[in-house]
Amino acid sequence: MSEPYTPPEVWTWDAANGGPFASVNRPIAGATRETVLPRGQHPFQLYSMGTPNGQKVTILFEELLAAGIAGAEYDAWLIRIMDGDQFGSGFVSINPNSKIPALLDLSGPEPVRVFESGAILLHLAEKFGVFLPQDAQGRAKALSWLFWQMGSAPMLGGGFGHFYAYAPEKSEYAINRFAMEAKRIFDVADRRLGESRYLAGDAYSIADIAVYGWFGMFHRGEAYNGGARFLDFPSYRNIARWADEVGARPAVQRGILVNREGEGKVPERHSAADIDTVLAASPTPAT
Ligand SMILES: N[C@@H](CCC(=O)N[C@@H](CS)C(=O)NCC(=O)O)C(=O)O
Repeated sequence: MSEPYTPPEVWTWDAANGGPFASVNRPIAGATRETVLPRGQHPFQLYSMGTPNGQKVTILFEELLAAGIAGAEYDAWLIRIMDGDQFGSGFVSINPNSKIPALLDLSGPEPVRVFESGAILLHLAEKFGVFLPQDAQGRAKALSWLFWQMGSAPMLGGGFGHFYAYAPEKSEYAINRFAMEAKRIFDVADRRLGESRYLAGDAYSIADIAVYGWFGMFHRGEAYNGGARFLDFPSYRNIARWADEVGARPAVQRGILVNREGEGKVPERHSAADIDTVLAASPTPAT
């Protein structure tokens, strides 16, 4: 157990703070080295990793393609955040915040750079006119739940996940604080999904895609070394009903494989065949 901490008057950067992200995290923005990002043939170039925030975008691309929108073809390049790829100048020129996902949209007359997963989902949904209700009521609901997710995610990941699974010491105070908030967030969604098939109403939307990126990880038991059990995630029955339904969509099963390394995963996607080949080799859908 370390000594109780008394903050100094002015904080200074201790690069070796012991956490698994110590080599990656920095208190300053900007590029650390010159890099040129690769470019493929498709109208959309995605630079990402298959974390919950990254999966949101690959799920949407797969949904667009499944809906027959051929103009949504994409190249998905792997950005290894533990190796610091997000600090290369090429990546920073798309996302000054140095976090995946980042999108280069080459489908129009001028390249369009988009960062923040919620902004990317909205950009694509508006561009193709799908997965976002057109009526004012439905649109307001979808955007409300989308931005609710964007605000909630740091509580689940940077808050709960970090202190429960990654911090060098288990802090009861921090774990209690973020477990409380995570469970409150789950209860908000559980109540909504008790009254509505999808978050924005009767139709599946980018709000469901954004939330599934995170809740899907808990539902599949992949979150933070036992985090789902610790938070009694299966007890949220309406979320479970919804997550079963969303997780059964073929596009979701495809999207969650992309920009991930390891057996049954798809580190880079440049055509449908990259995912087809992996799915054909695995008898049950990989998660
Ligand atoms: N609000 C951002 C958060 C993105 C984010 O936190 N990305 C993480 C991976 S899930 C990342 O790139 N981390 C690298 C780092 O912090 O250096 C979004 O939704 O796009």
